[in-house]
Amino acid sequence: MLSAVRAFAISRPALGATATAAVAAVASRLAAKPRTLAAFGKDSRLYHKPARSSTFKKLGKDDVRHFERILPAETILATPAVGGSADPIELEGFNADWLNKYRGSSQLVLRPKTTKEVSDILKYCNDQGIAVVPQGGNTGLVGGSVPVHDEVVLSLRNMNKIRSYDELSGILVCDAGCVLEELGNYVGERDHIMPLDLGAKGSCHIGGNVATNAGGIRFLRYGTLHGSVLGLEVVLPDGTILDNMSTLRKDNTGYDLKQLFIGSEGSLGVITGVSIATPRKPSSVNVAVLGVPSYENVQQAFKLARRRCGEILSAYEFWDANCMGAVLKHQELKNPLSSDYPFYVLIETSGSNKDHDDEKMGALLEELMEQGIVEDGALAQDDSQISRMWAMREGIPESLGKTGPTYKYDVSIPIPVLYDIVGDIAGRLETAKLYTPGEPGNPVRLVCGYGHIGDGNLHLNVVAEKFEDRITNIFEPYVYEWVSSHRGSISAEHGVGLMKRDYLGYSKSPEMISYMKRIKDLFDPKGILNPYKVV
Ligand code: FAD
Ligand code: 2HG
Ligand code: ZN
Repeated sequence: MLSAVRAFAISRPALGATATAAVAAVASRLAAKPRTLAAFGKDSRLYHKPARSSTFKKLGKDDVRHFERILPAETILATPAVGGSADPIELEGFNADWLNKYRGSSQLVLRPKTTKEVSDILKYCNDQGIAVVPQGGNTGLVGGSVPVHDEVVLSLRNMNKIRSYDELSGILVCDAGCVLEELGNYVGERDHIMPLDLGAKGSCHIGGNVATNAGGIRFLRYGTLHGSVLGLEVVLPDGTILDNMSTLRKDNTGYDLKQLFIGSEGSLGVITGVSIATPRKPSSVNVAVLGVPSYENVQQAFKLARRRCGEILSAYEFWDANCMGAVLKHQELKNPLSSDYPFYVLIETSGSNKDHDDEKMGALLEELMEQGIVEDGALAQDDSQISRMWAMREGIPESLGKTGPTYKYDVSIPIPVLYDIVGDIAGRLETAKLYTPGEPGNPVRLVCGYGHIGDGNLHLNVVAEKFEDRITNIFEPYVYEWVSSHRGSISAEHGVGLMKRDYLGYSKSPEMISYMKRIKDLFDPKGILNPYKVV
């Protein structure tokens, strides 16, 4: 019976801060980005930095003078080292990534306002052999968005206009630098939603989302950006503007070139405009958080959720007890369940008939309880409780980041063995005497797993005191070998960037990598665009 699944009572102590506040806290951290290398400790090895390629020109004062002639003054941030007047501290937020792990030493940031300006910048850089890193909201997690050495940062943040919106078809055309959350608000006021959503929405750009082919929490329902994106405007390294801003759902006129740029991580061209299909806002949404005794039961619950609610199931996320501990410690949220469980699941249904959806969700939860698949559950009673449940799931990366420097492995693995690697890695760390679960004072503080289980996507996170070789060596290449042996993918949704460049062979054959390199050479023969990354 439904009463077995506890609903949030109005009189129950609130989860804490409202979700809006929790999301705002994530957004403000994303925006503030305090950057100090000291936090890592002197002997920390952050990552293997490839040597600077001597084929790239070292930026000089003449180059900056040139940019001053073709761009408005307020769009240029140049340090005194290259003849500018910006305090180097102003460039810190562009040189270091969200994880505070990857760090470059760019002396010049350009923030163009128009596609023509992007084209002029790239043409000059290509002619001169100056390396460039395109940057969106700088929330990427694989070291792709920051310079490795002294590449010019080309930030899209000033290109943030909505170009058109067709409320009948739901097709949005906008600049690449629009922030995902702002687009969500805009289409939300018109009864639509963006086809993707992720914890970094307050900072990430739609162009960055497309460039990484981001997945996120709506993937189960709305699928990949390879399907939602209808057109792109892209500037190639030589300045050529490829206008492929189609708003057509169907267009079979030869090769679909835009697909090459979706997930190309800034290595083939700079995306300046996006045309994307936005779905209708569902009028009925239900969200429940469940306490689950084992990973086996997490799978059984997924099976039943698909069987009973398949047509309205819109998300199925899970996280383990260590993630929950970090969230409850670092977010102003309370566990909606009455005790702790080894695993938690968030189920969301979205549809257009409230009575029908309520009945189906209720019946599913009852069945899950009756069969003992889940031990406890809380069904959100209103929008604010829905937001708080989501804030709990979306607050995991932020909470782990507050626990310490975090190693992240974002992998696709067949669901039956998806969580095995978490225990496996914990065991390896214990054997190496780097980790004792629950005991403070070890080099590794926490090993945990969570993710988009409905998509077969695990986020294995390991929180340590600092980034260092002896810990990295436990994971690399071990995690990639493990994933490859299960025919998984070493990057499910975050991309390759710098982090996984040397490990691509674990997920792609030599022939495929060779063709990827040929495509890179075709679009960027001088290799100026996001060098050292992807291939
Ligand atoms: P950036 O980080 O600035 O750039 C990422 C890459 O794209 C870089 O290689 C960069 O060169 C390139 N790039 C950026 N803009 C352009 C452009 N206009 N043209 C060409 N290349 C460009 N990812 C997921 O897939 N799913 C999630 O659920 C998810 N959740 C996250 C939660 C948090 C808290 C954080 C910090 C990150 C999360 N991410 C997630 C990763 C990240 O947010 C996504 O990869 C996002 O799509 C990156 O967008 P961005 O604008 O920040 O791009
Ligand atoms: C998420 O699903 C993101 O929350 C981030 O993809 C995952 O930080 C991570 O490992
Ligand atoms: Zn994710």
